Amino acid sequence: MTTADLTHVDHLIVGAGFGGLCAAIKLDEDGERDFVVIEKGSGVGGTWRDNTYPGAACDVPSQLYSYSFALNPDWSMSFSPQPEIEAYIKRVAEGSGTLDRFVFDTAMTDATWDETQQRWLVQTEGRNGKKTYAATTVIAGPGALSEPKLPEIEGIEGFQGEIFHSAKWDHDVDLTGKRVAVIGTGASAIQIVPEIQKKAGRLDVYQRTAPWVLPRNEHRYTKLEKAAFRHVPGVQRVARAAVYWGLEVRVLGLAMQPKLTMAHQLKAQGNIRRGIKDPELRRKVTPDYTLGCKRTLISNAYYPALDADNVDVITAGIDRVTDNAIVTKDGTTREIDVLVVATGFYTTDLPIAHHITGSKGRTMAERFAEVGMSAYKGTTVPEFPNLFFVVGPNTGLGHSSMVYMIESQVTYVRDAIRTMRTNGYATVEPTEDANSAWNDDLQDKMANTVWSEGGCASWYLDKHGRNTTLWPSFTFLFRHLTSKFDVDKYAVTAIDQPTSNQESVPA
Ligand code: N01
Repeated sequence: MTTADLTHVDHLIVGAGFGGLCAAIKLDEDGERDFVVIEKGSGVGGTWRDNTYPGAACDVPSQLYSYSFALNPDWSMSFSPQPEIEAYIKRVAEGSGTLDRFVFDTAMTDATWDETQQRWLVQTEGRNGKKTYAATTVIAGPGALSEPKLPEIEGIEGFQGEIFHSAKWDHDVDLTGKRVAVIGTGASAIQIVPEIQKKAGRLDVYQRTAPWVLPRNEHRYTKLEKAAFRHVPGVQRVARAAVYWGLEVRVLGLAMQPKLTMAHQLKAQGNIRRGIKDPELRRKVTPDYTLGCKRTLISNAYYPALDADNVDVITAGIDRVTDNAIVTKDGTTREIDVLVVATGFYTTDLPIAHHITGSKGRTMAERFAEVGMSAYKGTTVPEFPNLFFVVGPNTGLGHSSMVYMIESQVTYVRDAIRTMRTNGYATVEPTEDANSAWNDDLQDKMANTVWSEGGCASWYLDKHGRNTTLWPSFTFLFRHLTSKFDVDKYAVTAIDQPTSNQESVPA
């Protein structure tokens, strides 16, 4: 490849969800205007663009589910429906003046570190064919829940009816009067089930593990409240702060003393009793692990839907799928017309890692296979200079808003770029020591959390039982730790300095 074939940019951002968009807006604010955002979908919004299933809504309160620099006084409800969130992200993007640098319908297919030129060579493929970018930094915001995971069930590929994943809803399929099955009872399924129950002739819900479901504190904002949010200085910030601290205290139960989740568990048991009359069904849907071990869900509609006459909750375990039915391990065959697969996403293997090759010539996935999925401060990875994750390993939350974590990480990335500019660094790369110390400490903290001790299997844990997805502490602590780029934890090279002279900057 000749230099003429390359498009040079300072920064290449992958993904136009909450993370990528935040990075674009903040880099632009810093005068770092030479960037491009590569997005495989046809617009901004990430998971909120893709998940359009009936009932899709946020289970984090609306007041906290927006950027701190773009509050939205117009949320209609205490928990926003998906269309409102997607519209909000679009509005913020349009108002930001950065959309001219977004390339939609285009995927990043490969990113390889070019050691001699100290830059990333990034291949993209999409709307405008294939292209290669040379970028000083890559900011990866691919989303933790963007690659739908299909279950490995014998015969499922031979099913002849309609079949789709919750994140790829087929709106052309009319469910009215149909025999529908939903596999899964996670966050997506419990929002879908009440909507399908209203329409379907029969609905079979295949539950492998019962979730804990708390009541949803629903509230429609009045005109007066919206006017106060919009016009009275500070009102919305106070409402936001109240929500933030209300959620933050949950960390005490989740990450420090699982017994403290008992009060919530009693509330969830009350939710079962209120929603379901049938004692046998109540027993079936009552989890046998500590609340919080899997993501705690919220709904007022899920249990009443399960209790409806046209719904069956099936716990026998799926043996196989035939061309028109699901057969359970007890030998029962249930014929269906439509199969909804609400079985979640690839979370512990970060699909983008297969497409990124670092300074040692191996992919990030190969590194993770050896040392486990891990990053320094959830953001940077040894062997991968000048590459920053937004929503990386161990930055997920079981209790609060990811937008808060995203803003924290973007602050860190901005300061890294500022540090590189100020000091004339060509590369920054976290040292193995810094990375190990960070992750050892993190895993020590995991030991006493409900995610480790709660007695469940969850997608938070990798195949070795290591929690590589969640942040095991208060979010304000993460914000503090990412408020400044700690260059002393990095190996750096100066511009024009031979790469073999990599050295650590003294603290
Ligand atoms: O996926 P999940 P999801 N046979 O992985 C079951 C976010 N989210 O799409 O528990 C049978 O939670 C699996 O069973 P088990 C949120 O972070 C946010 O629902 O593994 N069943 C489980 O019941 C959430 O956590 C919002 O035993 C199988 C289900 O499928 C994340 O997305 C809204 C199976 C998968 O649940 C993912 O939620 C919606 C098999 N082979 C989602 N394989 C907000 O409001 C899997 N299952 C912010």
